[in-house]
Amino acid sequence: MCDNKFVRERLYEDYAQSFTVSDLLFEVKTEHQHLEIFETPFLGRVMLLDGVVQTTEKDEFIYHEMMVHVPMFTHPNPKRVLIIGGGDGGILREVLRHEGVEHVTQVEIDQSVIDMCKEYFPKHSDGAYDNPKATIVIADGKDFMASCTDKFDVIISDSTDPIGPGEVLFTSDFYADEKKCLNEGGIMVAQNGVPFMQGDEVTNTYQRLSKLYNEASFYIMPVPTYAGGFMTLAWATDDESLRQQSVEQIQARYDSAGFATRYYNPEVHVASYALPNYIRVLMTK
Ligand code: AG3
Repeated sequence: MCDNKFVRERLYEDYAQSFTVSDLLFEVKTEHQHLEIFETPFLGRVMLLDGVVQTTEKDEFIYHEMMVHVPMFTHPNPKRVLIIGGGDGGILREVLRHEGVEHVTQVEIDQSVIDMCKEYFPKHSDGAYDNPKATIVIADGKDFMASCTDKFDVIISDSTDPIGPGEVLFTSDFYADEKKCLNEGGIMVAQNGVPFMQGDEVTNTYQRLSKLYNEASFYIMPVPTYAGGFMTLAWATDDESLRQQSVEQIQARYDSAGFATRYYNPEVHVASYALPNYIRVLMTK
């Protein structure tokens, strides 16, 4: 929604964030969703899908680093990675910084999101789509998962909110199909909303994942343009010892990876497992 030079995000009925824009760079109604890309003075370029902020140049690093490096430095040796969604390429970029990764499959429903983000957000993918380790599949994540016979060490679901095309990626059926494609000791993480605003998502996901995995939980990060405080990332694995690793163990892997990060570090990693009580109480069976 664009009035004067303000764009207002309309995700919630009673609360909204808005920001000034200098230009509407691109807009299209794709087969799946309404895609808009704005130039803004404060946030850099901003992409909205169906009126909801998906990514901004200014704060994407927090989300992409935390979505990727928490599972990737927790797993002792992740070689095969699956990304569901993530068309802007930020997740793929961060995954490929891990040199031990042999192969990444990314399943995105909307080719236009990939094409437009390559053009308008080149630093998000930063060449990752040309990396020979990456295979991009244009398909509905749900259909892909239901027929997938491959196995992965880490699965990252970088979806929209559970409204519209993203909804199926939060269902018990989808989670069960996903589990079948995880190697032993594998980890799945997923974007799970802002619990101060979208508390039901924590309860629903917790109930669905705890039926499938020995450990279903969350970790948190604050992303300024996902307004409302912490965002929760769903976390599920059968290996409960993974989350018990010390900062030193994680630090050793981070040091040997040898790349720099702007939000993520091993202390933040371990601290992100600590859940405030208003989130804990949402985790009911
Ligand atoms: N996908 C997650 C956007 C969620 C926005 N929801 C919200 N503000 N509650 C982002 C895609 C980034 N690669």
